[in-house]
Amino acid sequence: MRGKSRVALSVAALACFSFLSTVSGLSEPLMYTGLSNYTFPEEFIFGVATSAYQIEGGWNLGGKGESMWDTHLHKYPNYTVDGSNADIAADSYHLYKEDVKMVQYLGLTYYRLSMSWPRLLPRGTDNYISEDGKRYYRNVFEELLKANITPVVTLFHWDLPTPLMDLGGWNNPRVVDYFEDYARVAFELFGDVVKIWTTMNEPHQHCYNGYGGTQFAPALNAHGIGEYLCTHYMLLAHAKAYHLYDKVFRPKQNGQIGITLDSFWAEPKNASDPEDVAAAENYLQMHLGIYANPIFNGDYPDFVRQRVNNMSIQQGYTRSRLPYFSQEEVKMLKGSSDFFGLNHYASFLMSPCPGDEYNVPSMDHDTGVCLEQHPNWPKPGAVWFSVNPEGFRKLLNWVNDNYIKRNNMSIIVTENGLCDLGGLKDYARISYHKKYLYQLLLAKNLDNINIQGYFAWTLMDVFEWTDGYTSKFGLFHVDFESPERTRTPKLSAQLYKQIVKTRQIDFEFLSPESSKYQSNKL
Ligand code: GBH
Repeated sequence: MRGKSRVALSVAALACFSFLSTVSGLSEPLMYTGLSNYTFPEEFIFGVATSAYQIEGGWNLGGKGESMWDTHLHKYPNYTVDGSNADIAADSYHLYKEDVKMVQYLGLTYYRLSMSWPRLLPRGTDNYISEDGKRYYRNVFEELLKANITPVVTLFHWDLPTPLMDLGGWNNPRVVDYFEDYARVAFELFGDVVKIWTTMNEPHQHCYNGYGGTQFAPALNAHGIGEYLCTHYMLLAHAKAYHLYDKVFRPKQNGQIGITLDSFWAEPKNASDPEDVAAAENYLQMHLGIYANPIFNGDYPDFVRQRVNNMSIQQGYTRSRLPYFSQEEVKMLKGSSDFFGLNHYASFLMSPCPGDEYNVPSMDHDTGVCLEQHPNWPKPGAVWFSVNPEGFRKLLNWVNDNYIKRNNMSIIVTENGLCDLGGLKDYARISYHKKYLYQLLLAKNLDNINIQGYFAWTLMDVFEWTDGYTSKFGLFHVDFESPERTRTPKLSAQLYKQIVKTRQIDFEFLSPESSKYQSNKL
């Protein structure tokens, strides 16, 4: 009897053990508790990111020209949910020295920021360079270097000079050349101190929301054609700026230049339904592959090319709504980035849908995929924003499989951060960065993905585009009511500082559930 029951017990124990080991993988590290068993190596880059229009203000100071966001928000003051604009924003035009101190406070040695094209070239074109714009960016870069912080500079984070917008913006092929001219001025003036450039920030968000839809300025709503033209010419502009740097400036300036692309993670709504799996893949191809494939592999993805061509024919067009690259352009695009800059925030569930709810024609209708929120993913802020850390690792793998491995490239995460509605005790942000960074560590160590760095979005609360000042992403709070735009570190600033210093994630640190640290009782 005894013997029998002992056997029974050990069988049960074994069953239980193997159940556990398949669930948590036992050979894999424990999830989200204690100290992460992987660390960030010394050479791993930690930084924070901002963008010019979202922080600078000084919209008309020093002879700055208008950007299309200035113009749009002055013309339609109720465009943003709180009726705000970025005329002053966080006033970094005056307060950039404080910004640099905050980056330093976090213990960081990298800061990603963007240059305002119309601050440097008020007319958009290079026949007139603003002295004030020159001085401002020179001051910012020098201040960073004095603090031992490497600037990572984006040329275009959505604030197109209004005179170029009036010509059709990225729907006008000529703007490709004007971007190249702007890039030349920037490299000439600042290439001695700026050694890491990115050309464009998130062309997808810019083209899809601003040209295809109305969620962003210039709100052209030219769906079905506008977002594809914008995509096409932004890609060509990027490639031209890349080769200009590569041929003319790199030999003497010795820097790197890449692009920043973005994507949600596309999770099939039902992982065992092949149609949902295909829908998720189609979504990624249409939103991320459409940029990444030309740049890393040579042309638009097959799915995108075929789908838009077929839909265009069905809809009675003589030509595809998606323009073609010439063979020379394909060659110019392929390999035109020294690294893959990736911005990532949130995940959606994907399933096929006939697209009746979409405009016809449109990129959404062409994709034929519907997006939903998972009921269990936390939503601490804006409607689009859900927390699903595992989606980050899956996206890193998707990018790795399609572009990185085969080209021997590396990924730099150029933005990642949490949206909430405000407050200094931002535990949701603390938990978000711990978990997303942990997923990054797993991608690096278990999936062997070459990830070089991580930039938290964002240094401080900023003008969040259509959300105005209602959505918060900052590690520092900014008091937008005070003329001083007072900056105060949130709890998440302590967390990030700790991770950067220890190069490890301590899930107990600043966790309200843990009593390991005195500071947790704040
Ligand atoms: C990035 O864009 C930007 O680079 C940065 O400037 C921005 O501040 C940051 O992320 C945070 O948003 O479903 O109609 O409400 C992310 C772009 C823009 C993606 C808004 C989701 C929601 C559109 N995000 N969009 S809607």
